[in-house]
Amino acid sequence: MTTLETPCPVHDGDPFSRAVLENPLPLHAELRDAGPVVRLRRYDVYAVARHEQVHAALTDWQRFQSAAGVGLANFRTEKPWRPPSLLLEADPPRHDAPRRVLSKVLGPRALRHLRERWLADAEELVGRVLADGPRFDAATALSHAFPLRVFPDAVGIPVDGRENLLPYGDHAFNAFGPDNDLVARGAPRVPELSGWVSEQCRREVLAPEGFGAEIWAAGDRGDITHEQAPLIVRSLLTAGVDTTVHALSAVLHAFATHPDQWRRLRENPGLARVAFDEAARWESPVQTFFRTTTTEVRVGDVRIPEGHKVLMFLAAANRDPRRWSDPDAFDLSRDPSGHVGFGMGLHQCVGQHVARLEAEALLTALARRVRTIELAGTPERHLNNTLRAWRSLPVRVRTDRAPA
Ligand code: OW7
Repeated sequence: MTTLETPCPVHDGDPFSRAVLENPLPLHAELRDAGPVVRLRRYDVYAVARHEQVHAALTDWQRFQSAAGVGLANFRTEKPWRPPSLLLEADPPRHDAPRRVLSKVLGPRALRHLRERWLADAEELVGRVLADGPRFDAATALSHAFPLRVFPDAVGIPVDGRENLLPYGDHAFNAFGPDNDLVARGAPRVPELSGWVSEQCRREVLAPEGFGAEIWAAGDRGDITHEQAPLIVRSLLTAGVDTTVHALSAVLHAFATHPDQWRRLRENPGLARVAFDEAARWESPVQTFFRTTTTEVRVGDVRIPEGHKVLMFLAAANRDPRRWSDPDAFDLSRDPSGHVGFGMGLHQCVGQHVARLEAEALLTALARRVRTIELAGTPERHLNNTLRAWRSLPVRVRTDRAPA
């Protein structure tokens, strides 16, 4: 008996073109509507954009591997631009010890010590920004400033050179895409930035307490090898800054354009974490990742051969009307759980508790002082092959009296 096989729909769009990066929503709708899986002719890859298929691929690491790279480059045939990540670009069993160590280091228990300090730091930052007047750029003054203030300290890297963190992360996320002009523009600084990042991963450079020291201590215990420790610290420095910066911009942009939702947060600041997850769903700061098939895989009635790249549109899944009612609405009354903005399955964001704590601290501090927040100019996108980001978010706020 033969099984029915349907020819795969083909799309000619380029998800990494300037026009699509400026506004990916129309392409996402076309890809979702084309079928459960689509072939992207330009890159000769398969793509999934519906929630059901993105979720299924993310939770099927046996057939959709990460070790061949989660960008367009296939590590089976192409040399990666840096040694592969022991977490993101690895499969079980090699993935598991680094993952276990990092989930402990970044877990809710470990973060309890940081909570008070981060809440106070957020209050201080918000106070200083508001003291400068009612108009400011929320992207630079808050979304960039807050993670760069708290996260590198928590890792334990020196103060000198922290301006390298965003450019390094920006390039790493561009490098998941094709070798386009965004990658070319980052390339000249790669040796300098990579050298600096490697240096920060050394035990002698890291503070005696912090996420970095904890990773090295796991090496002393034999939970990981000492050779693995610096690469795991590198994951923090690669994945821990740009992601949170752009996720905070997403939630601030959402509130600046949804005054009714800001009123809700003001009435119930306990909604800060739901708001952050809803913004992660609504904006999907990490838009896409690839997997590689380890065997022939059927998606719907389409047969994907072994060894092919499959592009997963996290952002499209997060606004799939087949999964979400009124998907384009930023709405604190919905339950955003099940969104794939942090991924899903065994690679799901190991830093998500850190990100949520940063967001909770910043939103709580803002909600205490800011009555209304609105756009005061046209926000500008920062383009990246993987990240959905704002370069600038001009806002105007009305505040309550400063607390005594
Ligand atoms: C790493 C959200 C993606 C990442 C991204 C980039 C690098 C790494 C992880 O997670 O180095 O492990």
